[in-house]
Amino acid sequence: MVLTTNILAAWKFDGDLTDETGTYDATNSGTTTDTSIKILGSASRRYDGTNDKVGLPSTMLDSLGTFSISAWFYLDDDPSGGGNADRATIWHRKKATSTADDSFIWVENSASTGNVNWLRARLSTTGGAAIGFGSTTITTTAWHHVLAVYDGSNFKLYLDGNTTPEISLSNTGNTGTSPGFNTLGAREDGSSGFYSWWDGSIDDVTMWTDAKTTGDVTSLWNSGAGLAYPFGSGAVEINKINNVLISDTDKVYS
Ligand SMILES: [Ca+2]
Ligand SMILES: [Ca+2]
Repeated sequence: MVLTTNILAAWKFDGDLTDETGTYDATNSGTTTDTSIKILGSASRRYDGTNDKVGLPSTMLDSLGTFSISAWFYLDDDPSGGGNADRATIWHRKKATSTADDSFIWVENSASTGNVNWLRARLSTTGGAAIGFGSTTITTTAWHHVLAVYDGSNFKLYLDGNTTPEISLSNTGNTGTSPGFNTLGAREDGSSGFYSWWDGSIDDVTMWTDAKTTGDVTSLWNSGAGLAYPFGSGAVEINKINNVLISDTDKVYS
């Protein structure tokens, strides 16, 4: 697979919440544009850790047998406070109204389970649900990258360019239908409202309808510098010099 194919949506968060494909613009709820803490482009989305979130179109991930999600994330502080406050949500989607049917990617800092800022993920499909922890401590005040890939039999999360999955879960089936919750930066359980807020920034989130590869992990990480949508910047444009278009009349051969 290549990154330029099967793009479902791409949010660059360079000052707004528009989807670069023009289909799935996100909805802001409290987040702000941060032009200083960013990984790609001119800005990221900033979350206050209290009540900020970004709403994604609820049905956009429905009934997919494969998909991939790429996101850059930056935590200001360790999630703390006990219970759901020990979890900082990057992405959350609910397959049905039951709390048992949610899917998520979050950072969990739970003393009770001995975890210190580990990635945790859950995927609920028509075939069932699976959940698991990573084992790498997510440092604060630094940018990290996750690529989550569901290939129809496994949900694998790759952290910071490592081609060995940080988390690997066994799932089958498709993503089913969502009753209305698909969110960046908070979790919704269907009865208690939103919680497990993100505290920091999230930047350049992209979703695909296919399963990306370990080669794509390396490309997106790009030695920590990242690769921005439309992911073609590494390609040589043979009709440009220093990004200035040249015409036939510009040719100089000596
Ligand atoms: Ca950006
Ligand atoms: Ca707020």
